[in-house]
Amino acid sequence: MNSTIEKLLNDQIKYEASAAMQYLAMASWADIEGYSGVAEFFYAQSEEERLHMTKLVKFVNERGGKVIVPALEKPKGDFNSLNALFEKFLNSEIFVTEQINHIIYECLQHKDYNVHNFMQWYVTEQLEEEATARTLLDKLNIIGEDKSGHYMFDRDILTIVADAGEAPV
Ligand code: OFO
Repeated sequence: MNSTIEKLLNDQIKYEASAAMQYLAMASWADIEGYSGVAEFFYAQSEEERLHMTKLVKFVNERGGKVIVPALEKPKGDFNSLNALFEKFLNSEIFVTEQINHIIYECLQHKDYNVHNFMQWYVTEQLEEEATARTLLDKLNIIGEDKSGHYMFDRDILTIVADAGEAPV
């Protein structure tokens, strides 16, 4: 495996792992604040990111590369509001998309069409996850400070995601 691509895939393993831990911290915050629907959403999202990480680990090993299981920074655990929570979610997904696009670019530079092909799954996944994050943040912006709106958002979050035809949680 080309060493630049191997390094980028290892970086991506760290980003997916960091997202898994960040979403776990977000789920825990929501649990403590009494938003059980939002907590369930982020617990599921955290599991998804862990799967994304493991999929990369297995792929690098299968291709004869060397995986370096990374140390992670402590995730953000406190949020001022549901809006702040979902802004963090959207920004995290945008960051991951940018990194995936960078890998795709480097694959083309190095003519590594095998990794390029493998990464298409992540491109599709990111499209769905970014759309989910945007949909939910849009809803929260409409709701504003209305507490009963937040109550309904928390009650309906899994339905909102399903209705939008986006990533299953
Ligand atoms: Fe949504 O981060 Fe994984 O791919």
